[in-house]
Formats: sequence, C-alpha cells, structure tokens
Amino acid sequence: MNIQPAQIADFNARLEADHRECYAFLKLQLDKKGINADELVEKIQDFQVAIPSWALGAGGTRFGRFSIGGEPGNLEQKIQDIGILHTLTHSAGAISLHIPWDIPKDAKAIQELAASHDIVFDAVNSNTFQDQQNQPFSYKFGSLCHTDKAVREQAIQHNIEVIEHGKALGSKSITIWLSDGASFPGQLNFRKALQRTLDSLQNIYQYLPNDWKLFIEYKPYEPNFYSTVIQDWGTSHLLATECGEKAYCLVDLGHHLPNTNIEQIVSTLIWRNKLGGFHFNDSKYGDDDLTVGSIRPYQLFLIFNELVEGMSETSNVKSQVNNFAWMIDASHNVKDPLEDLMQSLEAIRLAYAQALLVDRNTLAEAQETNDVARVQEILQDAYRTDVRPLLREARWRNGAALEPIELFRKLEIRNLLIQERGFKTVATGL
Ligand code: PSV
Ligand code: MN
Repeated sequence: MNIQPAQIADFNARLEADHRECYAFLKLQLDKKGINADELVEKIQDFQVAIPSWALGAGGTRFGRFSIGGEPGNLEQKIQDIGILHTLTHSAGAISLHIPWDIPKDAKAIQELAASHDIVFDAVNSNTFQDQQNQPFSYKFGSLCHTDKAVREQAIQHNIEVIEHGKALGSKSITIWLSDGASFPGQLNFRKALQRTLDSLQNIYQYLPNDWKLFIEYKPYEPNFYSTVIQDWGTSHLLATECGEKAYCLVDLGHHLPNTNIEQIVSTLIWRNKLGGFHFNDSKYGDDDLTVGSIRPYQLFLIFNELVEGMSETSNVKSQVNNFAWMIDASHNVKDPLEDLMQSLEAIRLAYAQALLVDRNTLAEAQETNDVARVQEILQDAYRTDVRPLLREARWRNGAALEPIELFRKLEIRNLLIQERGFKTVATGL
C-alpha cells in the first residue's frame, strides 16, 4: 500500500490557499520579533523521529488487548507502515528495532526496503526482560545483574548479537533497558547487583564498534515493584561514565516518579555531555505510554527549551540536534496506532518549534537579573504561539500532507490495510 505523490498534491491543493494565508501571517509576526520563519522551517524539516518496530500494532495492558485490524504481521509490513507515516508527515525517517521481536531474516533486503521508503535504522534494542523459547537460562531474577554468572553471560551474548544485527542494517547505537530489580525488600543486595550490572555493561561495551553509542535507559519501577537496579538518571549516568565516552543516558519521559523535573535532568545531562536520546511518550500516573503531548504539553515544551538552550550554548558538536536519538516509545490501546503516532510526531515537532522561538538573549538577561515575571512572559509567549503553520510549511516543502491525519482518513488507509492483511493480524511487541 503506497500513497502516490499525486494523491498528496490533490489533497494539498484544496488546503493551500488557507495555509499560505496562515503562514504569511505568522511569518510577519515573527519578522517583527527578528525571527526568520524560513530558517525555522528548515530546522523542522531536518528533525526526524524514529518509530519503534513494536509500536505499530494495538498495545495491550495486563488486562487485555483490543485489536485494531490490519496490524503489520512482520517486519516488512512494519516498515511499510512507517513508510506511510513518513510519506504523510516527512518526519518519521527512522525505525528502531527490538530484538528478538523483529529479527531481520535478510538484512540486506530489509535495508533496501527501508531505503525505498527513505527510512534509516536508528538504535537497536535488546530484550533481556522476557524469556525466549529454547533459551537455557531464565531472566526471572534478572539478567545483567543476575547472581549466576551463566545467566549474565547469556544476557551479554544476546546484547552482542543485537549489535551484530544492528551492524548489518546500518544502525549506530544500541539501547539497553533492564527490568532487573526486586519485588521485595531484601531480595537483592543493591550494591552487588549494581556492581554486577556495571561489569556486564562494560563487557558489552567492549564489543561496541568505534562509531557506535551505548544508551542506558533508566526506570524507577515496573515490572519490579520494590526496586530497579538502574532506577534513575543518576544511576544511568554513573554506569555510562564508568563504561566510557561512547556510553550515554537515555531519557524515557514515562520513566520518572510523579512530578520529577525532567527538564532539569535534561539540562544536567547535556552539560555533562551524557545525553544520548529520548523515548517520547506522555503519562498521567506512571509509565502510561500515552500519546506525546496529550497530558503535559507544557512540560514537553520546557524539555525542548532546555534542549535548544543546551544545543545553542555548547559549541560541542556532540550536542547538536542530529546527534541525539529521538524516538517515540508509546503504546496505543484505544486509538489507531498510525493516527496516534502522527499525533505524537506533531506534538514533538510543535514543542521543538516553540522552543526555537524563545528569545535566548532576553531570557538570559531576565535570568541574570532575577526578573522572574519576565522569564515567565518570555517562555509562555513562545509556548502560546501557534506554530502549526511552520510545521505545515515544512511538510509542504517536503511533499508531505498539509493535514496528515485528515488525508490518512480520506484515503481510508486503515481499511485498505485490513483488506490487505486481514482483521486478526497481531504485531509483535508487548
Ligand atoms: C520499558 O518500559 C521501555 O520503555 C523500554 O524502552 C523497552 O525497550 C520498551 O519500553 C518496550 O517495551
Ligand atoms: Mn523506553
């Protein structure tokens, strides 16, 4: 199922006059503030977000799962789905694979298929939080932290295999998230578990190619409910620092206890040059994996504000936009996954665009003089600007749809996928 450029052009033609009017108005308003709208559009055009191979089907909870129909049944179909997203939005130019959920059988063919959709391979993700069939040892009591050396070695070996898969596809990074931890007090010796985890990570690090990065994801709880070995950014930072300069922290927005100041974490990590990337999602209570920007869009803006500030403040090339891994890590229980992902893509780019509007010099001046009310005016002025015309213009220039979800519905893409793949297909993932 491929969307033709003519279908997009026909659709856009109907909306073009309206868009031109809105863009011209915003451009004028920004001009008055000394901001060049066209330059912002170029930055937005460059900003690509990876789609995880496990987020294209309906997500489930431990209570059940409701199929959406036409879900991709294999990796090829998942790439096709990301192709649809990328054609409509021109912002999803990368895929992140979870191994062994999505092992490419023929890496070259998969790479060619992805390239035909203008999609590259982002970080590969290892999985030592589930047992696989025919696996000699169980991860029930941990993987890289396990008390038994044989289990740790099996988990290390798995990560090395994941790196090999990534090498064959052109990935340049691996993300490790461990569910290792304890459900009850006393179950683990914290210090020994952390030491064993560090030893295992250092072991994996030795196999990392020179131009690769290792991302260490943290999470305070779940599936273990008493403690997690890599519970927070501080632990992730400690491990990344001990591993070496190719190791970085990965911030998943859902992996914080309620009310944590994530933007402050981001700022500190950029300062230490240890921010590797993001898993974007939103949440009300825990790791809810909801659509990005659906619950706390202002927080997302504040995070991007720190990112843009960090990137403009540091001359370090490692802190530039394309050096971070941007990925959506969300789950779709009640919405069409493709529509949901388009909403997330829009929210991320909106927050980025708003953050680009912040008048950095005036903000710095207000901060230096402790003008707190002024600081708030500056931030909220940027946040309250309707930057959607900039995003539409970026899509227009890339030949994507002015209103992607509207076109997705108009072309009845979900129905076509159901006709092609059937109603009862189930995508691999959680
Ligand atoms: C864990 O909650 C996580 O955020 C990790 O990134 C996993 O790899 C991903 O979700 C998929 O389960
Ligand atoms: Mn994640």
